[in-house]
Amino acid sequence: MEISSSVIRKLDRPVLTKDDVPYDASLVFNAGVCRFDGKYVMVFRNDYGDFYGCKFAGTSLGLAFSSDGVKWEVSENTLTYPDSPEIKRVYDPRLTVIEGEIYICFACDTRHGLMGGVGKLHNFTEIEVLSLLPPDNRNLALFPEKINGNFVMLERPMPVYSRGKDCFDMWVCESPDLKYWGNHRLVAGVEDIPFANDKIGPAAPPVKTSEGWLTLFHAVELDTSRGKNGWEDKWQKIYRAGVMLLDPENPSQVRGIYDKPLIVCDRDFETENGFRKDVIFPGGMIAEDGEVKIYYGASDTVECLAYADINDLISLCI
Ligand code: BMA
Repeated sequence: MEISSSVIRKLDRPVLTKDDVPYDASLVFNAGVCRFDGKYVMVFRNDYGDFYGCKFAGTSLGLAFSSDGVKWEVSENTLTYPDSPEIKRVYDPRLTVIEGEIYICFACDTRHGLMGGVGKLHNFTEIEVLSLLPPDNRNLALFPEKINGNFVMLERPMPVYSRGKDCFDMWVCESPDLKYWGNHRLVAGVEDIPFANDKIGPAAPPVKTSEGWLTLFHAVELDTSRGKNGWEDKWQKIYRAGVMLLDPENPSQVRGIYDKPLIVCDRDFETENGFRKDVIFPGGMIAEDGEVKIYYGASDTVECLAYADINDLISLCI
């Protein structure tokens, strides 16, 4: 069986499941996490409803707090965002604290395409939407500080016609005000990742290190020989997490990419009863004392936690 890199130390159980949630919850996964005011804050995706028939009633963004990053208390409230007939659902949050404010990037299905949203979180209750990138684009992750005077964000546009099939890459863009985005540049293409043949995308917001921006990504392999791998009739993709290091001043420049998967599904609790098996989807990475906590959704079903030393991750990249 394929295993994660030896630098990865996984917690021996999920860090959050539907059983921890005090309201209707079916799949609890793909969370964003940050540190704020001495606490850990998590916003997680909750697909709820009749899940055995795979007919989910909806998706909400749940909120949880922790004093140690391991034991989480879920709030009664879910996050709200402006009501609009255009927006069908908001999911896959990533949190970044910039200058004392919590910002949230999210994927947004609209009636006219998939959009990536950037918002500000107010009172752990309400998302003020600051910008929505035009369709199709998602998997946004904000850097925790301005670079050369601008906010910087990783993104994953989804060009449909130009490459003949799914072939989605990782880009970076910048903004003076989190509203107007420009200077879009390619960071890495699918072809740069030996364990991807379908798409790659930004994962958790990057972490600053002495060697540059430590950056997780998800890498997707499509294997059409696979059949049923989870609850659906057919699930033929494998999502793995990879790691790269970006230049501190110009994050479109890659300093190095680890050429093997960093995290793969290799524990029973990640795959058993999984909705879509073999999916690792990191959305949060918190650096403390030379170590990172990596929060990742597993099999689109539960939220998990792994630890790694920052120096080990840097060494894998360069
Ligand atoms: C992607 C997103 C993620 C999900 C993944 C695997 O396209 O929808 O939310 O985890 O697929 O199903």
